[in-house]
Amino acid sequence: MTLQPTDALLVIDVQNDFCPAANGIGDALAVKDGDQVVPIINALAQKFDHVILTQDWHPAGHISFATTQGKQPYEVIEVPYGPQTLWPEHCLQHSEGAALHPALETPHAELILRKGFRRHIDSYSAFLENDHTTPTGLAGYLHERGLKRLFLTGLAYDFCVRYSAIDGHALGFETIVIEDATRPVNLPGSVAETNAALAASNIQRIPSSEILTQ
Ligand code: VGL
Ligand code: ZN
Repeated sequence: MTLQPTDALLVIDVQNDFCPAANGIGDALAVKDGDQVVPIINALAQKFDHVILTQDWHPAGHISFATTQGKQPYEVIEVPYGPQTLWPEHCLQHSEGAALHPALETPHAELILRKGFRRHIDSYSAFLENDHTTPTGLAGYLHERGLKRLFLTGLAYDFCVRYSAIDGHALGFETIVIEDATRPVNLPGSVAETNAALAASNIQRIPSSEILTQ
């Protein structure tokens, strides 16, 4: 696949808390083999002129934390904007768990977009918060920068990558998921649902080799 100057690599939430613990840091919300995306993303990043990172960035007492709700992780509750899955506390603002994975090598990344920083709304998507209405500003940034085609990587495939891909596509960007550069949380049915949702929006899933062998 030939890359264009108007392409961007979008690296979703490659943060310690989504990766297996190293030196006691991370693993709050374990994504199996989450850190295995890092070398693939590092190689991909060298092929892109434009790299954008996102960072899940929650305040204490965030609506998505099971502890806030006095419930167990992975239960789904109703909140004013609809159903919300509850998670272990993760990616607390300014914690080491919220830091980008230390082996991530994207020195030329142009933007680190933080999301999920409002206590009363979660944000899986890099474009719209979980009320599906509140914009993060990313679409405006991409439009203003003339970036048109997005290659998505990162964590987790079945949550933040999924919703970023669906919203990016709906907002008019050509959106492609680099499948081996992602890993899922893997709640019951979540990967099959994600595959179906991406297919229904005609969002292509490609292996990193399609770019790395160029
Ligand atoms: C994510 C659950 C909660 C993700 C973030 O990055 O996929 N998942 N917060
Ligand atoms: Zn989160």
